[in-house]
Order: sequence, then structure tokens, then C-alpha cells
Amino acid sequence: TTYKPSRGDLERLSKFRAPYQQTIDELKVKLKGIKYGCLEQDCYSPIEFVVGRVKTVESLLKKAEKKGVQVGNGNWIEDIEQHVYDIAGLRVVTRYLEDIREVQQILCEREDFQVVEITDYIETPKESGYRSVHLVVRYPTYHGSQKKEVLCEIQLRTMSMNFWATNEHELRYKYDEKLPVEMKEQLRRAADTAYELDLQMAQFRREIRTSQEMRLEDTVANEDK
Ligand code: 0O2
Repeated sequence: TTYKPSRGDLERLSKFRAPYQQTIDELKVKLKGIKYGCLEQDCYSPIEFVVGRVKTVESLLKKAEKKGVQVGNGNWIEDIEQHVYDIAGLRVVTRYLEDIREVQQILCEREDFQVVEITDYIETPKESGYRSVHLVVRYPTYHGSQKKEVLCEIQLRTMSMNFWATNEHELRYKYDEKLPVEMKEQLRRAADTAYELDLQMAQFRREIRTSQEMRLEDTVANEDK
């Protein structure tokens, strides 16, 4: 972005970002609550780890411009909210593909926030090869004496998808969004390979489960004798 925010802008942006930071802090605790609750109950959690961030001022301005906000004009800071849905962003990383669906269902059933949009980039990957499920949730924060409903994007992805996306994001940044064509193609193929790994792991998991179930049945049968 070419716009240089004034000191006043930066102060207003910092105030503007505060409820989003609070949302990240609160939702992180809630997502970790899901993780530790599942671990206690089943000795397994569909959530491996959670990270979150509020978009930096630089990245926020860049995305706002990309989405058509007239940065620097009129009520531009307030306009950002209407166009950018990932000012607050959380990422839930899972081990297995089916864990993503489990987390998705748990989040859709929550009563403390509302899932208002689901974009499934696993069913339909992006041209880059990117895969994840994005949920946009509307979350009520109580900041000072005021209630404010903010939108937050929760990305659900496996460790394998996360590994790919982290590297691709860095390369994209390094090349200033202008990745050479061959590199794009190689990255897309790498994304497919990462997905194949997810499918293979799902198969191994099914095999482990079947053998565990068989062992359990044997034990019960022997006890009955
Ligand atoms: P950052 O640095 O992660 O915050 P867009 O597709 O960006 O024009 P929209 O509608 O917000 O706008 O898209 P979407 O699909 O919700 O994507 C938003 C975020 O998803 C991105 O945020 C990335 O985190 C991630 N993402 C989407 N596509 C790709 C991709 O091809 N590669 C990687 N590595 N990540 C992707 P930001 O704001 O781009 O970046």
C-alpha cells in the first residue's frame, strides 16, 4: 500500500483493533477448552494446536485496498469491517482430515458464537492448491462498557496442509505475490502431494482402529470363557 497512516490514524487503528485482539484471546481459550475436554474424555483431541493473530496495520491496509476500501477517505476505518472478514484470524490445526469435520461440527453447534459463512477449500481447492475450511463466526465481545459483535475467520486445516500453506505463503511474500509460473505449478503439485499424505494417514488410522477393535473383541471373548 502507498498510503502512509498519520499518527491520528494509527491511534484510531489501534483502538479499532482492540476488540479483535480480545476476540482472539477469548476464542483461543474456548478452542483450547475443546482440546483439553476431548483429551480428558477420549484421550484424543481432534485439535492438535491453535494459533491466532490480529492482522497487522500494514496487512490490514493492503487487504482493505484490495477489497475496494478508499483508504484514507471518509469513514475508511469503519468501512474496513464491512469488507475484510479476517481482521481477527484463528487457525485450528488437526492431525487427520476427519478431525476437521469433527471440529467444524462442534463449532457449528456452539451457542456462544454463530457461524455465518463456511468456505470449503478442501472440497474445492483454490487454484494455488490451497486447502482448508474457513468459517466466519460472529462473536460478541464486551469491551469496556460496550458490546460489539465482531467477525472472526477460523481456518481449519491438517498439519500437512498447514506445512504447505506456511511455505507457500512465505514464498508468495518473497516474490511479492508474483510467483514464477513454474514455481506456481510445482507448488500446486506439492499441495496435491500433501493431500495424498492426508489420505494415506487416514487409511493408516482406519487400520490401527480395526486392529484395536479386533484386539478388544478378543479380550472380551476370552474373558467370557
Ligand atoms: P494472511 O497473511 O494469512 O492474513 P482473498 O482470497 O485473500 O482475496 P478472502 O475472501 O478473505 O480474500 O479470502 P479467503 O479465501 O478467506 O482467504 C483468506 C486467508 O486464507 C488468507 O489470508 C490466507 O491466510 C489464507 N489463504 C487463502 N488462499 C491462500 C493460498 O493460496 N495460499 C496460502 N498460503 N494461504 C491462503 P491473507 O489475508 O491472504 O493472508
